[in-house]
Amino acid sequence: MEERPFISIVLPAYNEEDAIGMVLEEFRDVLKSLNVSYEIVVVDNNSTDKTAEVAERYGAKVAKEIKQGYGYACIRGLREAKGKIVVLSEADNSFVAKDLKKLLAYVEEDDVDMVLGTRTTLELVEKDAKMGWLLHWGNVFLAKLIQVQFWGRCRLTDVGCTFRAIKREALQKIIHNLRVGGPAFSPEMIIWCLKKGLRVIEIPVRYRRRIGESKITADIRKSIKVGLMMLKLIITQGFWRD
Ligand SMILES: Nc1nc2c(ncn2[C@@H]2O[C@H](COP(=O)(O)OP(=O)(O)OP(=O)(O)O)[C@@H](O)[C@H]2O)c(=O)[nH]1
Ligand SMILES: [Mg+2]
Repeated sequence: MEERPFISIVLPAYNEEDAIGMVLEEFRDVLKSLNVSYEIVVVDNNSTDKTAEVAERYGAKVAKEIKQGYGYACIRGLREAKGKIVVLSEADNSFVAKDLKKLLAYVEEDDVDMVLGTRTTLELVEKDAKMGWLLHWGNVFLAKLIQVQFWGRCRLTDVGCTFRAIKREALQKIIHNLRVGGPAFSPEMIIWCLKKGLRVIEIPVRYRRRIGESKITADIRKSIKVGLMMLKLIITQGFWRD
């Protein structure tokens, strides 16, 4: 039987031809320095540009997800991933690959089952990153709503940070419950981990300006819409409705 890689990096990507090569190179450098076996899975979500081509050229496995949406792309990637530790990140260069080491420090040591990045530590958010007051406080508010629902189980300050690492055994416990196709997938994954009794922590990660066009939170109107979708998800899926 084929041996599992130690780490799978999963990158949902929709028209990210300008950034994806750089992102893959950065991750590969960090993974090589860690001296572990790895795979990088790019989930191409009907891109009309050269995202898939560039990803393949840079040595990534490319999965094509037809159902359009950030959540569908992430779920597909989590299903494709074979690693003992599965890491989700973005294809837009907004996260810093070196931060992988921070995430791994907690999942490798068996401290927790899932480590989430948080983008609300101002000291680590670059000035031109897209984390204005609305996104910052909107995320803090929604994160606290989850924290209140699962009182005593977690301390959260962000619900939309794609950069996260989960252990394979933990992923197997939640993968069949994940079904949100849009951006609310991000809090859905957190909620399911908590519902299943898994240990979840958050750690500050760096956040920088994305390369290329924004797909989810392009303007205030879109950001508010995403926030409301997440609010609905959190209220209807929170533990008291289970
Ligand atoms: N919105 C969206 N993103 C997708 C889709 N499929 C894959 N993605 C990827 O999911 C990641 C998150 O989307 P982003 O556009 O970066 O959204 P965001 O991180 O909220 O906002 P910015 O980074 O500030 O633009 C990126 O890597 C996208 O390429 C899709 O169908 N819709
Ligand atoms: Mg992004």
